[in-house]
Amino acid sequence: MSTTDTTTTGTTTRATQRTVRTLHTGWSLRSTAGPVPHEIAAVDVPATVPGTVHTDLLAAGLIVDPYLDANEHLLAWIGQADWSYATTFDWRPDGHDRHELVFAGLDTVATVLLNGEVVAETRNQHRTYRVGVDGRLREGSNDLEVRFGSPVAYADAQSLALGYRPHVNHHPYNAIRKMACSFGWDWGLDTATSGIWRPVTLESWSSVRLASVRPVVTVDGSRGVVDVHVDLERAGASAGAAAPVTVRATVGDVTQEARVEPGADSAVVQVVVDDPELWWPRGHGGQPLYDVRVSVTGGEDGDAGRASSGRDGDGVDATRASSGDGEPAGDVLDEWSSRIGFRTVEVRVEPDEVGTSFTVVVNGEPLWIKGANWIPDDAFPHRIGRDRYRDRIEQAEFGNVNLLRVWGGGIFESDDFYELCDERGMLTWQDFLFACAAYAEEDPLRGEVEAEVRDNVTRLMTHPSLVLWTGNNENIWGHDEWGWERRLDGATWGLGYYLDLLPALVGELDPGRPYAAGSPWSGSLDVAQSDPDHGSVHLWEQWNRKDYPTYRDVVPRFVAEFGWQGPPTWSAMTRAIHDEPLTPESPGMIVHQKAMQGNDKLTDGLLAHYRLPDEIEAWHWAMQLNQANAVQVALEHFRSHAPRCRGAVVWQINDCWPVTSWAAVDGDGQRKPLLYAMRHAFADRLVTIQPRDGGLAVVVVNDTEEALAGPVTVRRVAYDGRVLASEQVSLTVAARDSVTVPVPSAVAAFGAPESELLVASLPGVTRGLWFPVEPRDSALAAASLSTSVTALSEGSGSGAGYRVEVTAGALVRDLALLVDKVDPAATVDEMLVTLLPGEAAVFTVASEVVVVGEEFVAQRVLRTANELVG
Ligand code: BMA
Repeated sequence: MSTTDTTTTGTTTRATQRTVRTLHTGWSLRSTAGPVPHEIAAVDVPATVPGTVHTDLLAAGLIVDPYLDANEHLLAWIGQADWSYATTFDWRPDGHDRHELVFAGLDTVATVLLNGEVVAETRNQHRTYRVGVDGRLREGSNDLEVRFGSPVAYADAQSLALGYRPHVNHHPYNAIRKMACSFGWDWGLDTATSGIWRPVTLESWSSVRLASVRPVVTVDGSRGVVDVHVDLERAGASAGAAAPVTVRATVGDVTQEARVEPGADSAVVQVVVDDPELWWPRGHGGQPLYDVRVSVTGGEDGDAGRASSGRDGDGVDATRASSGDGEPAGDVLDEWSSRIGFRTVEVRVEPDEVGTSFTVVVNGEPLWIKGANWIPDDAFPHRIGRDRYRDRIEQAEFGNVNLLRVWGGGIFESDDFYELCDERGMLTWQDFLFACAAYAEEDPLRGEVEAEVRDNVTRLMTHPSLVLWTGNNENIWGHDEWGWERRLDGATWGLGYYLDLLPALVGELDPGRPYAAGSPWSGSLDVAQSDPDHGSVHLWEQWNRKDYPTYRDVVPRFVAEFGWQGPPTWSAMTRAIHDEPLTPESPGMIVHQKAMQGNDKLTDGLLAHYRLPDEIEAWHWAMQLNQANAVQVALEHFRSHAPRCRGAVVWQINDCWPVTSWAAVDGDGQRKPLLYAMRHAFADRLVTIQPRDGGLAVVVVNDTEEALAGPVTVRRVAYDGRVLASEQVSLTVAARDSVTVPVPSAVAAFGAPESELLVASLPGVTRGLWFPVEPRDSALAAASLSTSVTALSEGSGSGAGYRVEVTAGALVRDLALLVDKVDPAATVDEMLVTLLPGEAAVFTVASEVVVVGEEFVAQRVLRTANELVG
């Protein structure tokens, strides 16, 4: 909507259609109070809108990059300071009745002034603010200023004003409606920035505007039904505002309309699409999306039919099918468009023979969720453009992920994120923004919560990819099991949001979309949120205390979080950290390790499996490999227990800066070995060997729509390649099913466990392996590899990549090419490959650099588990 449509009335030109003008130019930034270095206090800094104080100061060369070294601490003053953004814009009367400044995101403690007059005070990063400025605009130049108070000072003051509430980390982020992780997290740096982080526009309109549009989509047999709920705002008592208008909704090529009489301000237009093509998650079908266009017209549109009723049964006339081309007859006053998909969704949290299920069902088909948790992809989220979202979602696809959970300590994700997920069949779930803390349920917080939920549910409910809203991250669990109850001393803590307010708002605005009170959610307050038989759980004991084989001690119904730390890629780590010497505990490395006792947990988690290297590149590889191994063990175990277990959501797919964390893709957007482990464990067809009933079993999982049949061969193989025992079992695995076959005892009878393994093979599927002892207790010898590297483009210019062939002379485990060490932009198609003696693997390296190909097989690049043993 950026066109101005004018009609001539008498001698004046009168605007009709709403106009939207972005106000993103000419901004400058200035500090106004706080502990600001004097060379910055004195200057006007060119400012980018959307943007933040940090990124503006960085662009101006006034601060160091907070992502590098120990710089985070040097910049803590920014969040303690007050700032002012200012610009000017020209304005001429344009014939419109109403003028509004619309801020899609102010972060956070903001006072808006137009021509020196305060027009708004805002306290919520997650809301959209529409500020009426009629009579306050000047013909000619206008001054617009947004003053930001220190979010640190505000949160501190509010934490007393609202009353103390428990939280994790060092700031009371639960006392301010600002992205919780902007105050630091166990993977995130503390920025506490301020800024105009989403677009700001000047909107002008006359008569009537579309205040909100919510297409509620249902599938009723062979009919796709879209109830388009429209709220109108009328421009006071002007002539146009007092006239009837027509609301017209088009879905695909079907149009319906309703006449709305003066005095009414809402309508529901029902559009029925016969035999709609269904939208499916990736791996289950296609993603047809239907355009939805809604307009409101006034003026000479005398022929709108009169039949049904709108709000309270009066004021709105019938909806009727349009016979023409769907083009509105009168003046178009406002328009809105989006895309929807036709699909049904349920999340079945129901009592069953085990306890309580947690099953996502789309179009009647129960799914196995191969998920990953999503955090803001940048500590300054305005920097995440559509291309970056696309890259990251493609990486999730590479990891065979089918659902991204948007975690509640971040943001309501952007339209770009959700549109891309819709297009690609990537399911999404959005937490409401409460994380690891208790929250006051009284005003002013309560009013802010309701307003932000209304804004964001209305914005996001169009998306077919969105299958679940959840009330919070870990807050019910935290209240019950982390000792909050005593510290609260009777104060409210958020339960009323999770059980009452939020489900009521979802029911009102987005009926039909599943809602769960929290993540985890056992299905009831009477059942512990950590009970694996009930609903969803977050499994953190393994990483924190118990080691990863103990994932196998629990058969959860659904795992909404679990994970294991590892450092970022070598190139990201060394781009960000310049310590000399670089060690796991050197100054920059410690700043980039935020987890409580993180390095101790890394070490403890490694030692049962591998030796702890005392050289940094080997340490880096060991920790990355152990991270990948840990998650792969967990995922294969969870999948082998389908359908009792219905999904696992790995913590976490992405990072917001280069940091040691649980992520599979690091803060520079590069794949860690973990992503390859996820790719393997989340493959549609999986052969895995698992402990069962005191013995071992082969489990074949078939998450495709075709049956899988064939002989499974299980061999016991010595490390030197000799086949010591072999059996074949024929099996058929139905579509979306799995089959468990005990490993015949003769095959499972290890003679020398330290130098034998089991190999289960099924044609066309990656084989499953079982090692009866940990690598460090095994006889795994140094790798004996022969390699050949071929440049894929002969000759000059930028390269087309490399083909790397590796042949194993002896058993080699978890072979990896850390190609980013040669070229940070390089990727390799496969990683973590185990070869029996004599076997070979071919890797394709995508890289545009031209190097001596042998660099890709240098010892520091070509790594194996073998080197961490012995
Ligand atoms: C859970 C998450 C995050 C955290 C992660 C790792 O608590 O919800 O809060 O980053 O574990 O500790």
